[in-house]
Amino acid sequence: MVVPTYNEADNIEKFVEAVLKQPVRVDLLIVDDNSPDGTGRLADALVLSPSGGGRVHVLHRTAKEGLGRAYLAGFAWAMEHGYEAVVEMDADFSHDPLYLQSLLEAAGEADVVIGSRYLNGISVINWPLHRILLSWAANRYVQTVTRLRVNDCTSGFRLYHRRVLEALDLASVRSNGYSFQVEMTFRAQLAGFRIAEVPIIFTERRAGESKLSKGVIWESFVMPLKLRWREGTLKKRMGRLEKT
Ligand SMILES: Nc1nc2c(ncn2[C@@H]2O[C@H](COP(=O)(O)OP(=O)(O)O)[C@@H](O)[C@H]2O)c(=O)[nH]1
Ligand SMILES: [Mg+2]
Repeated sequence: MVVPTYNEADNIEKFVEAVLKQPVRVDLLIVDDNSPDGTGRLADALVLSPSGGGRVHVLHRTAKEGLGRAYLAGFAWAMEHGYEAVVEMDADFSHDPLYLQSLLEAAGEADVVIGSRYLNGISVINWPLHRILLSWAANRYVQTVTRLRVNDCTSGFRLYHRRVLEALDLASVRSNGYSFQVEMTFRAQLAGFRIAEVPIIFTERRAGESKLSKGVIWESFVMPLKLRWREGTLKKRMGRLEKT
């Protein structure tokens, strides 16, 4: 399991404990971008702690370079170390480790398994309405533009078989943030891999702050929708301009 972290000092220890106690056996790789809050040091301590049982590893990176870069570094590490499948998961308890079981079960019949918030309606807890709408709309937008046959294209809780990571030419993946997940899904679909979704209930992070919710990435999702929404108004305005 590759777990990217940036300022997750309030979550990381409990998170690792929760993963290690699951009935499914996974090894963890924490990919920390030199978090100023000391997450990297806490992760190092987990590697050495007896409860870690040799299953916790840490990759330290020098600076915050975004989610996509952290994942790619983690995937490379996992492949080097011979793992057959890689799970992505956030360190903030938005993804319940209980779902690891269903992710792995679905992996028998699929190449990529996505923990989806949008399979049975919308399964998100403790998000303000605008954030739910934004995420849902971003997904519909992505589906329309890319023709992805996936309900939750931006989910960061997923599993890739090794064969997928080997086939997707990861060196050329440039996107970071949410679009990293979209690009990976898109490439996997283009390459003909079987993509399955299992329902998850996503919960807003327990502690700390989101690093991804603001800025350019959201805007790149929202702007096309805004334009579409304003299409009629824009047309009218242009119509008026034409007349005058
Ligand atoms: N290594 C690394 N991890 C990151 C970076 N940005 C976010 N993360 C981690 O990626 C996961 C998802 O980010 P988060 O801020 O929770 O995004 P949100 O769930 O969309 O609000 C968390 O475990 C973060 O600590 C980054 O630049 N580098
Ligand atoms: Mg989060």
